[in-house]
Amino acid sequence: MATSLKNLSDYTATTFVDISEKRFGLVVAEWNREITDVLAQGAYDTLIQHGAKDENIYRNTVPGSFELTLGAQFLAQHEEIDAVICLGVVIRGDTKHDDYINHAVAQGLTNVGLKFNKPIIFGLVTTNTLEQAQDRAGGKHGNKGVEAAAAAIHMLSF
Ligand code: DLZ
Repeated sequence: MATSLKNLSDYTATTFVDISEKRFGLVVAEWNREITDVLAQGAYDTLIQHGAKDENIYRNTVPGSFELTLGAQFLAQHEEIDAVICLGVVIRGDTKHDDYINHAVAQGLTNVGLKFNKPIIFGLVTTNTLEQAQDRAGGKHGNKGVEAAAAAIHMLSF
């Protein structure tokens, strides 16, 4: 059965680390900003609810999702950053741009995570329509920003 990361209480088997001294980077794409802002708010709220301090959450924007990789690297290279959460929305259009962006971001963020040995979270909403993206940013399918923050906390608990 498919499950989704709704919040940390779903993970009863995992003991989560104290994140009160952890530092998080948020990298947020400005394309589809009305949606990425909701994702970012969901991620921020989740980190705060689970003990992170406001002053330990660093938020940067990048022009579009394609730039999430380099934005993640800019933050990840700082030793004091423990995890980076990358948020963007790519909506399928008439061309294949979405395929190129999505694959590049997935591969790029994987590389950054392995290079710096820290969680780099793929919070990219990839949909066919704007409505499907809205459904995943505070709509009927939850908020992928919340899930991305939960994934970061989970990974820090290794
Ligand atoms: C160019 C472009 C297109 C067509 N669509 C999106 C999108 O749906 N979501 C998104 O985050 N960014 C998009 N971009 C912008 C690219 O990610 C990138 O910012 C530009 O190609 C400049 O490198």
